[in-house]
Amino acid sequence: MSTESVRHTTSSPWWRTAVIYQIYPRSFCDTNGDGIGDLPGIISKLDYLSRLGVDALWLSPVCCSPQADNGYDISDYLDIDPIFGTMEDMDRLILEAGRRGIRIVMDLVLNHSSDEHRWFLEAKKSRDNPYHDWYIWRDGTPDCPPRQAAASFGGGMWEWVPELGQYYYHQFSAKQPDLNWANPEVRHALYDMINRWTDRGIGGYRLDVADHLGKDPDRGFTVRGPRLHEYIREMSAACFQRNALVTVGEAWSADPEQALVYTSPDGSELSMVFGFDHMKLDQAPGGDKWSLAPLDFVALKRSFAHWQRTLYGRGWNSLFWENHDLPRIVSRFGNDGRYRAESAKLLAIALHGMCGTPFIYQGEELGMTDPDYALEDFRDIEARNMLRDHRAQGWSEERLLTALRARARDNGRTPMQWDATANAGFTDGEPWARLCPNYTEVNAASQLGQPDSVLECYRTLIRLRKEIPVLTDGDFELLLEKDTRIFAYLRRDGLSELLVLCNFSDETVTNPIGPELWPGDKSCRLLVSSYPEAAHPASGPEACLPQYLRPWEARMLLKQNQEPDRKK
Ligand code: TEU
Ligand code: CA
Repeated sequence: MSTESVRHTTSSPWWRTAVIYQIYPRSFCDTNGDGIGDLPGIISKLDYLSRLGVDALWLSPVCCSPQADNGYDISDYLDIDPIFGTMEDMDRLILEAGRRGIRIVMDLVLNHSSDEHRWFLEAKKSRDNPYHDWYIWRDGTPDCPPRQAAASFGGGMWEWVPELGQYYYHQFSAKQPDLNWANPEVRHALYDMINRWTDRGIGGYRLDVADHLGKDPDRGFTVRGPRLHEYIREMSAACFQRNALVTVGEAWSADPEQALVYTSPDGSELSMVFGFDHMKLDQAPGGDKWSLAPLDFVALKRSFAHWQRTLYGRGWNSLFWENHDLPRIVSRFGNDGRYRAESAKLLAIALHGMCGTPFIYQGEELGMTDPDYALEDFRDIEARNMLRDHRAQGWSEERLLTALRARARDNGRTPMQWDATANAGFTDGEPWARLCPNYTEVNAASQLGQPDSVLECYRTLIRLRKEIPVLTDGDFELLLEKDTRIFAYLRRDGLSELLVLCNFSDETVTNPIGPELWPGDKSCRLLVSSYPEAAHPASGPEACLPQYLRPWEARMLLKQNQEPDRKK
């Protein structure tokens, strides 16, 4: 391990020891009984979040929007959508969160606006309207669109506007026309907008589909376009290098080498990116997200190791299992039946032991599961279009249901499960989306203060990140690379060593870690595990490195070589 990288992290920005919590406002907490979560609802839960220990809240979009894609279609970047509240609510949220040492991270949807944004309404009035060139237009005839490819939510990418005799380009739905980033006026209008939010007290930004910004549809680039990094550097210089902002770019196309460019320590681009390699390992090769395959567990470990090693001491990782586009991880890679709590805790420990900034998606800290939706319960634009298109391709109802239950974005968007009362305490009204029926058992109220709960495990992991420097600074070594059930790794920073040992299976397995890999002695301490400790068969040094690992057992162990000095 190089001492240089340790030195480089000692003058660390705050977000390197931070844990960020993602809120999907629509599903978090409703205070006015309309069935949709709102900003006052978030404010009412700040004490819960502060107790959990998170440093920042990333809010999915709350700006004005026709909600064609639940707010990822913005019609006014500078105002709050009335379904979520008012600008006063937003100011109060920033203030109240700030009082608790929590920053607010906003979602920036810069690739596209809503087709109801004033800019687009102007743009489609005529070819010589000053806003026309703010979007991407091509001439054509109604039956012959420009170079064609499938849009992300089904259908084509070019939408015909008969009045203009032109097509406009949309990567997502036709209600989300892509902004023309090649036009400097567009870029500067967006930068001004961002700076206004920073002036209001926003602490950071998550950049929606950051890798699409430099697209060049004529040359077939939808991501990683030729001018991508030029734009990001320009935006970073104009907006991000002030107020200790944290920035994270969503980049489905990024591999670790790309991530190094985005997260270069000179600060010229972003703090980190969301890479999704680990989220593509349970789909059939060459298929899309609806083509299901069993998880390639060895590839998952290899992927984590590749990201960890490539970025160590040079860039920075984000760590996440869930977000508002993904199903629940305990249903996906864990066991959401008999071992729900154990596997949810294991997944938490496996992720939070790595190097990077962990993100927790609302409800993940409770071990929330996918719901048992029927076809008519899926309401997301992507799911509805998938149903239409795949039905037309002849998929059976059963196959459709299996695919949607495994992959639809609705799975992660069910209302937050606060308690066992009606509608899980999420709303007094009619919830906008059906709840997951297990809320009577799986909820925050029943886990608060319960030492063995998923919630308290997350709370412990967040606290450890502040207390144990090796979690932030240590390097990463994957152990037992080929093992098909155990995920084990070491983190070392010269002062201490951390071992994370996880049994990703329903079986009890012999612990393959022996003294040659980890000389477990008296200096070894169990920091956290997915089982109540007293119940473990072994005690003493054995308790650190037991002979067997129970189903979904995870253990995080620390060995101190010397008292670390974290005083700065
Ligand atoms: O997501 C981008 C994105 O690529 C995914 O939505 C993807 O299309 C889908 O999950 C895979 O099938 C971002 C936002 O996170 C998402 O909620 C928005 O719908 C999308 O951008 C458009 O703004
Ligand atoms: Ca509401």
